[in-house]
Amino acid sequence: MDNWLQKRALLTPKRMALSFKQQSWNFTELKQQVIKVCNHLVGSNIQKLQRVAILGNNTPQLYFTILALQQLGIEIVFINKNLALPEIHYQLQDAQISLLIYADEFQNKLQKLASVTLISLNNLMRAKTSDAADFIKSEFDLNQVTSIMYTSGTTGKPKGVLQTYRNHWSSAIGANLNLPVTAKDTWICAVPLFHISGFSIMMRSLIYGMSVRLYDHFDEESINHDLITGVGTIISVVPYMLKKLLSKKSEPYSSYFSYMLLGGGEIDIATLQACRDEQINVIQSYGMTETASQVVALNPIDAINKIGSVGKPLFPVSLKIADSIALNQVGQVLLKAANISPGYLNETNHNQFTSEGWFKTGDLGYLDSDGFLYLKSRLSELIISGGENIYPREVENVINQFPGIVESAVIGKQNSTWGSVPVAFIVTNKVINLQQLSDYLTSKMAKYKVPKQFILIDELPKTNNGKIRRKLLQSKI
Ligand code: S0N
Ligand code: AMP
Ligand code: MG
Ligand code: MG
Repeated sequence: MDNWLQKRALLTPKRMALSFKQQSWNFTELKQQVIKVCNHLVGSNIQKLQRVAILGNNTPQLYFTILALQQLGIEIVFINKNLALPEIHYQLQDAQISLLIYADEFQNKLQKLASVTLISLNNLMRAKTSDAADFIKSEFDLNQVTSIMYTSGTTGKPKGVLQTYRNHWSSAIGANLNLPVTAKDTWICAVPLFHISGFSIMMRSLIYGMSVRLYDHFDEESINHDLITGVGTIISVVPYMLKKLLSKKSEPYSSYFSYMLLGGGEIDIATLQACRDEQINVIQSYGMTETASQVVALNPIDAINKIGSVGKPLFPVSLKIADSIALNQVGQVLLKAANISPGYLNETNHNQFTSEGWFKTGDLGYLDSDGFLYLKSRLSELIISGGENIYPREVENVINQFPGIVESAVIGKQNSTWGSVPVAFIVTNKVINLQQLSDYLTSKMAKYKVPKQFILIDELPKTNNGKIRRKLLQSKI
């Protein structure tokens, strides 16, 4: 397929591509900015690398740099900006990264990172340039990997999800067959570009010719203002963001407002009802990093009679419930679609991808008689806080290294702001300073993963074969 950015700039050169605060760029200008970065990348010989990692807030410079790496056919490894240094180190090693491009404000955090070359965005743009024209891909090979995002598994070890051009293409087309985006639409991107929720907006922008309004942090007042004045017409949100926007909304959204794409975690019915009362069009959706964003969506026409459902599979997506012989029977959600990742980095034995080509999501749900999907729970103990995933095993492994800890169990506690937050049950063999434990964990992991509460317990309740009885612990909080 033709290079998406080049093709877009050819087709709609004057159309607005990106805006940030008071600045904006049309597709011609966007291409120029991206080529400029390409010239610096080539000037630094970076075009030779297969893979480069990137870390930063959602700024235009980060946006240009991501696209520049893509122009040169370099795989982009996205690093979550909230991670602690040891976690970043692990992902860089796992992805065999030799170069990390970072936004300057992360300088302090990265200071102690040896083993890879670091270049800040500002320094990159000061580095010498060389004409990148010969290195820019005229075509995108749909089978090629363009992005890699880490997600943790049940083992507690993060895995790099490979995302190909085909994955992004298929995802964008499926979404647009369901809810077509017009040339008048502007998609607000306040979700991080390092998650598929954000990066998929960039890819849709190139494919649809749609404008993106970028936010470098979640600012509910400004975003509401954009939705009220019609500056933005679509926005991707996680439940935390939806609730914040709703609580601060002072005026009706403009008649140009189209919808909020809601995903990334469970939402409570009361919030959906409040949106309905306020006439805010919310599209409930279900998707994962492994599926290059939404695969199931609930359209406005069904929003009320099917409240609580995440909707029906998009046109290019096949969905079934494993081993289910009857409707309404809960089982694992299985998917087949061109937007599903070919697998995890460094894993030849993809045990999440079955031989029949159905991807095992790890999510449990059922289909009703009209084909609507209802999610019930998960096979894993995943905790989702404000749209960020926390795998108990990952946190427990670190807690257990602290002197005096015999064992621990981390479970999710309902929280009205974040959806769910981690709390830890700990068994100790000496007196422990909980503040020191918390500080230790903060040095080892993203802050949102650090348990909000520690509960001392004599021993962890276990089944006969040694599994922690998490349901029983759940009843104790
Ligand atoms: C919600 C966000 C923006 C954080 O909010 P905020 O207010 O900006 O926080 P900060 O100022 O950064 O920090 C303030 C304090 O809060 C703590 N904190 C920050 N984040 C969290 C968190 N998640 N949980 C708990 N605490 C948190 C900070 O540590 C700080 O603490 P103190 O004051 O003590 O220092 C941020 O969390 C965020 O951006 N969340 C969203 C992430 C996201 O996009 N997740 C989705 C991932 N899944 C997917 O991408 C697949 C689904 C999908 O594709 C999709 C999803 C949604 C919408 C559309 C789609 C789609 O299909 O396209
Ligand atoms: P991630 O690993 O960040 O891609 O998160 C994907 C996981 O988030 C899915 O496997 C689900 O468990 C969960 N998820 C995504 N969308 C929803 C939703 N609408 N309702 C409940 N859980 C969701
Ligand atoms: Mg995941
Ligand atoms: Mg903030």
